[in-house]
Amino acid sequence: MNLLLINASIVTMETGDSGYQIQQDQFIVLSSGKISQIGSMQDLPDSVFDHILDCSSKLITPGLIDCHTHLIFAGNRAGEFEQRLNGATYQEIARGGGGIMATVHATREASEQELIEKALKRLSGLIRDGVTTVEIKSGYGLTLASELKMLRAAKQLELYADIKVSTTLLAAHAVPPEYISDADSYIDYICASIIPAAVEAQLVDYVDVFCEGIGFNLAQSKRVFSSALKYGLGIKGHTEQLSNLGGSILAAEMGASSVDHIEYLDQKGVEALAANGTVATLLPGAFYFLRETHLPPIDLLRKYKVPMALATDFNPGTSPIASIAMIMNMGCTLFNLTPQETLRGVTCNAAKALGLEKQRGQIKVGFDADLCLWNIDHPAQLSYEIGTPLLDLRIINGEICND
Ligand code: DI6
Ligand code: FE
Repeated sequence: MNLLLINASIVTMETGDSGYQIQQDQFIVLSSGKISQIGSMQDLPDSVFDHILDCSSKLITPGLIDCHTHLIFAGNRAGEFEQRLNGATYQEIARGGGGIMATVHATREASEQELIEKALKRLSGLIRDGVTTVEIKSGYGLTLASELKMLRAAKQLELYADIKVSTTLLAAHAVPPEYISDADSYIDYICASIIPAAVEAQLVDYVDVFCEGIGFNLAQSKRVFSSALKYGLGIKGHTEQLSNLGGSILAAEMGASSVDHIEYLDQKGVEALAANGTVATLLPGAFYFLRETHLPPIDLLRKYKVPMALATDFNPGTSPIASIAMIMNMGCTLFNLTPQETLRGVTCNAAKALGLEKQRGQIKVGFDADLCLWNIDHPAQLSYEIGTPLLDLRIINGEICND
């Protein structure tokens, strides 16, 4: 199967500092799931193609990548949202047994099929905005069986929707009730049982830890990361979201692909990201939903040339927002990112956050043929206009999706 795109305006998102790299009047050949040729329309090859698509008046970007979500869970936390509006804080609710733990109870009860069905609805929001790859974390099971159930459900979304899924084990999201006064024993269990079983079942690409006062401390985080690395898995962290514990420096020095949230990251932390090639993943949805006021150190990240990714963090407690378009807009309005930075954040830099920078996130020969065609004139529109369906169609592995 091959596909020829003609009259294409391509926003390549090739890495480098010089703009969007828009190329007009191009053709693109997609074959065997990859981008196999790109060139000027004057040099159009005269080979035979299974399918030809005229892209006049469209803009083509890489398929968008949402590199941080918690899409699999049961229940909802609208009641807590109301409690917070009546004065309770996120941390107080968590300490009272609500918060993440409320979702853990609901998720443990749910069947795998129920989890898939609920996630498909949320996923449809991301797909409508042009997402072709989504990262999904476990972390609402906190037992071996229920963490694996979440990861299996996440992987199976690929069978029900046109989407590529990257999975992350976040067993170290919260201390479960069974271990409430003994977090270290829960860490033992994660390292000795959950990580090996997830590896054995081939269900996991990355291991993540919530390193925070209401999560896990530095020593505990280090043990989980070490165990993940021993099994050849990549690591990433929920770090410096609500306070500065130094989790970002720890994760970066251990080789993390990304550290995520980082509202409270300081200069030393930024330097550690720069020194280790770690991506800074910004999550303005959680910032907005928690009415956080402490901004991530955007200017320092720019100064040290740390690649910034941007993601929905879709989850029931702090970011129930299934729209990467909305998140790109928030990246601009709340974090002062430019539309070019937000687009990099959901293409080339998001690919790097998932260790996929040599395959996805750019329009380049040899890369996966995952593309979006948009009914827009300029890429800045993707961060500017909320709610209007701008997407014309998605292409995954060289095939036009049935959205
Ligand atoms: N930080 C977050 O914002 C989410 N997890 C985390 O570690 C929130 C998860 C939840 O409240 O359910
Ligand atoms: Fe998260």
